[in-house]
Amino acid sequence: NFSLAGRTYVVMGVANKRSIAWGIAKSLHAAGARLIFTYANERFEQPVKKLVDTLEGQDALFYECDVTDDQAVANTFSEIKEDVGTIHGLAHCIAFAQKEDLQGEFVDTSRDGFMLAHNISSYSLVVVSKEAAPLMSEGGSIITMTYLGGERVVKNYNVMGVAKASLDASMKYLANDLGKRGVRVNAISAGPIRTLSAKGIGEFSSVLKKIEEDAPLRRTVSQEEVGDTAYYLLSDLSRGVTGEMIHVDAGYNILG
Ligand code: 0WD
Repeated sequence: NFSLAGRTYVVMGVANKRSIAWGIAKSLHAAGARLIFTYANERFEQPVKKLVDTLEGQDALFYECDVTDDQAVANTFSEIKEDVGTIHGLAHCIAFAQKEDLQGEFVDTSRDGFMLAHNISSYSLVVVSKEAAPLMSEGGSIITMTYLGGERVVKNYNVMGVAKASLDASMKYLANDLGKRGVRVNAISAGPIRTLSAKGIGEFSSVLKKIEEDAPLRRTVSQEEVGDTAYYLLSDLSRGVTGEMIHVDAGYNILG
């Protein structure tokens, strides 16, 4: 039975209707899951609540959670534990780098810019997994969002590529640690999608055009397509899969 009825999932990183996290939320909702949303600060509270109002019959919960603050992450999951008890999975869809570090040459990255990108985009998965795993008392599944720029050099992706390489390795170490508790950890490597975060990346439109010309499917991918792979990874359909990265990128990564 691959319905998610009776299951509860935490979705971190919905900024607006273009967010990949929102594509994931829609897929989980369609499968019958109960959803918990976290957002970085109160600025996003009303927009996220308004979006979630469009999910018919969804009895969602909302928490503020700045992932750069250990205490805030611990508080969020202790509140979630009080309010719902058990959770069955979590989608980590959070990243950030300074705009100046997403153009020009990687060699010019400042120490502060490097640490900021790694703090928000990579370490956050570690601390979130540490706090969320104890709530997965019936076993669970954690997913994170990565990009090809962590596996090879992609123009302008720079410090975020290095942070994604760190995120990918963290995903595998976490999978190894949490497996004995019945918690799986996987990553989705999405092709480029026009979102708020993508706006910060230099020459993003030309990246999309290249995918449309060269990817095996000759098109880009949508938030909904990423959402359906997230549903697979967060459900028992993928119960034998952990420490894995799945590319949802119209096949672009296979090209030399
Ligand atoms: O082409 C793309 N858009 C791709 C994105 C291709 C492949 C991967 N990804 C990844 C991103 O690197 C990121 O990890 O997908 C993930 C989601 O990115 P997105 O959907 O492209 O971007 P966006 O809609 O801007 O969401 C990023 C979230 C925002 O969510 P909230 O709910 O906070 O508004 O990351 C959040 C940002 O605010 N964020 C933080 N959340 C908590 N604490 C923090 C923070 N300190 N900083 C940023």
